[in-house]
Formats: sequence, structure tokens, C-alpha cells
Amino acid sequence: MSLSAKDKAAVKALWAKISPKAEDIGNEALSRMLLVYPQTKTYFSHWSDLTPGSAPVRKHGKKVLGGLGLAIEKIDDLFGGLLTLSELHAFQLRVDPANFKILAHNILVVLSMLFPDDFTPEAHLAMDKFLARVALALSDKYR
Ligand code: HNI
Repeated sequence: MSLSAKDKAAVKALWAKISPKAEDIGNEALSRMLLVYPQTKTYFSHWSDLTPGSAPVRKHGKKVLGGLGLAIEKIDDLFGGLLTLSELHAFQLRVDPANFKILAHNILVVLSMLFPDDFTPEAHLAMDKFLARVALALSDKYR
């Protein structure tokens, strides 16, 4: 599955609307991931507070959304563009790639909640495909 020109345009259009709220989106998505999928907490056990909306969660949510912003910039070469992040997650952080899908799901939930008018079925489809591609690119270095 690859992203069509139409998918890429839809992702970029949605990103233009949502990116000013990147910090809130990151915070909500990460808060939900940690609460609903508590197995993901193991990777963040060094944080002082893992409860929804805590300072470390908010700070990290912003970083993750920054990573997504990078992915939008590199949408035509996700594997190359996300190489360093893939290496980090594979070799240093040792994050099980199954978790990328879990976070992607939480991001979609949050987009539907915060942007009900912009998160049209078409935008949902394009964003779902994009996040799946990002997850694949982030998993590339695990092979
Ligand atoms: Ni992820 C650090 C981006 C999914 C666990 N992660 C980062 C950083 C970025 C980032 C950016 C900061 C890098 C740096 O400091 O140089 N992560 C992303 C993106 C996704 C993602 C774009 C998927 C969309 N990361 C995940 C998932 C987990 C995860 C699903 C685990 C469940 N990431 C981490 C951990 C760190 C991290 C752990 C280091 C945290 C820390 O405390 O520094």
C-alpha cells in the first residue's frame, strides 16, 4: 500500500489545519495510549509522572508530533526521512513496533475528537494510510 498523490494532498491539508495544536494533540494521544494500553508504560518508567496530561507526557507528546511534522516534510521519502528516528526506536529505545500502530490509532481518535469538521471520512482514510506508512518506516531498521 502506498500513498497516492490524492492521499498526500489530503494529509498535508489536514496537517495545515491541525499543526498549530500539535502540543494538545500529542498530549491527548499519548495520555490515551498510556491509559488504555498500559503495556506501553514500560518504555516511559523513567518519567516522574505518567498520568494523563502530566508535564512529561505533554512534553513528549509535543516531540512525537514534531516527528510527525518531519514525516509530512519527507512524505515522498518516508524511509529515508525517518531513518534516524527508526534507528533510535529500534536500537536504542527497543520499542516493539506493534506499539506504533497503537499510537497511530490514538492519534486518529484524538483528531476525530478535536477536529470533527476537518476529520472527514476522506481525511480519516488518508491519515490512516499515512500513519501506517510512518509506522512501517519507523520499523524499517528492525529488520
Ligand atoms: Ni517515540 C522518543 C517520535 C512512537 C517510545 N519518539 C521519540 C522522539 C521522537 C519520537 C521525535 C524524540 C527523539 C529524540 O529525542 O531525538 N515516536 C515518534 C513517532 C512515533 C513514535 C513519530 C510514531 C508515530 N515512540 C513511539 C511509540 C513508543 C515510543 C509507540 C512506545 C510505546 N519514543 C519512545 C521513547 C522515547 C521516544 C521511550 C524516548 C523518551 C524519553 O524519555 O526521552
